[in-house]
This record gives sequence, C-alpha cells and structure tokens, in this order.
Amino acid sequence: MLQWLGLPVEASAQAPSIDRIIVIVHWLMLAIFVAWALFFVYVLVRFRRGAHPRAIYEGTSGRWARAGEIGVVVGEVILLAFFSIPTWSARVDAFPTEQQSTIVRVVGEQFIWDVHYAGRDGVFGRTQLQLVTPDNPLGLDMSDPAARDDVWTQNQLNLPVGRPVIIELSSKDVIHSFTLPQMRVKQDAIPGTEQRVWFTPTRTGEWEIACSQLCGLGHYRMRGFYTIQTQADFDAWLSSQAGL
Ligand SMILES: [Cu+2]
Repeated sequence: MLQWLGLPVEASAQAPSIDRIIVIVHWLMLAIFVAWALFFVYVLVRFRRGAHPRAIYEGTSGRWARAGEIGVVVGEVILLAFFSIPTWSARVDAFPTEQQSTIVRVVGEQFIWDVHYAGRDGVFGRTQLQLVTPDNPLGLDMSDPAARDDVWTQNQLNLPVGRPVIIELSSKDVIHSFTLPQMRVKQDAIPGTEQRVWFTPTRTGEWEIACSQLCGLGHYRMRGFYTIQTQADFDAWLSSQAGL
C-alpha cells in the first residue's frame, strides 16, 4: 500500500510510525469504499424502475444498515484507541532532552518563515516586538550580549542529520502550519503561544517547508526550504552565516 500512495520520502526516524497509521486508514477507507460501491450497485438493481418500487421516505431501518454503521464506528474506535493515540503518545512522551538536540526557533508571519539560531553560545538573544523592522524581522535586541552571535534566516532552515531537532514554533500574526513533509511533521504556529515539535532527521537532502494553513491572500507563496546536512556541513554553514 505504501508504494501506491506516493508519499514523500521518509527522512526522519518518526516517519515510519506515521506512515503505518496512514496505511491503516487507507485500508479502512478502501474497505468502506468497496462496501458502499457494492451496496450502490445492489440498490441500482433492486430498486430499478422496472421493479416498480414504492418509495419510503423514512429512511432505512434494516438490520444490515445498522450493522454497517456500527461496523464503521467500531473500526474507527479501534483505529483511534489502538493505533493513533498510542502512536501519538509514544511520540510525545519520547521528547528528547535539550542537551542532545539542535534547538531552532521558527516564527511564521504572512508570508515568510523566520528562522532563529542561538549561535555559538547556545543562548537565544532577547527579542522584542517593538524592535521588529524589515531588517530585523525577529526583533532581536542587540543590547543583549546573547543576541550578538545569533543567526537568523528567512525561508531557509538548515539542520544536522542524525540527532534530534526541537523546533520552537510561534507566529507573529495569524495561525500558520509548519510542515516538513519528508519529516512527517505538521504543527500549527499560533500567535501568542510557543509550540514545540521534535523529530530526528535520518537522511540528508533539500526539500520544501510548506504552510498548510490557509493564512491569507499570499498563503500560496509562503514557501521555505530546508536542508538536512551532515553535522560538519551544518557547523560550517552556521559559522558562515554568523560571519565567523
Ligand atoms: Cu502561513
């Protein structure tokens, strides 16, 4: 089934468990589709014009109709209780420690992804709303010593392969949805809150960041790029961005 769905490449350690759910959901939907199609053909023949049926307007109340509805509900409850929720819970419980992770802040705005790295000192500089300008989209406060080595980019997210990544996600204006299809990551960025999402990239590559929340007229061009690279390449890139 997985090959037929045409999903993007699995490039994170968490991708296979998400794909497993996607496959199960598709099998369930296929079963329901086939059952409904068979029922539809049966109804076409059974109540054809030549059989002179008399219409009943109350709707069906037969045993088979009820059994079908109950069957679908039971299937969905099993899917939720035994597959989706345990997968999600395992994902959330396994949150990595900050020491072992690469931590990056991502801020959505109409219609750009602002990316903030803590720089060499590992401490994010203070940001203030009043300081936001086109040249300083994050509102970095340069009077804070921790801010001086910070690195920021727009629509370009670089990450090292093979270790956990924690993205601290927020938004300046409306709800955006930070989406890395190859990582199987999709998380809403909500103004006034900070959402954390984590994953572990397992292969290097260059792909696109999507915004999967209709966030305004320019939503279609809210397109960023992300590059998963070796730790050495990532360190070199970060240094070059910091002007070191
Ligand atoms: Cu958006």
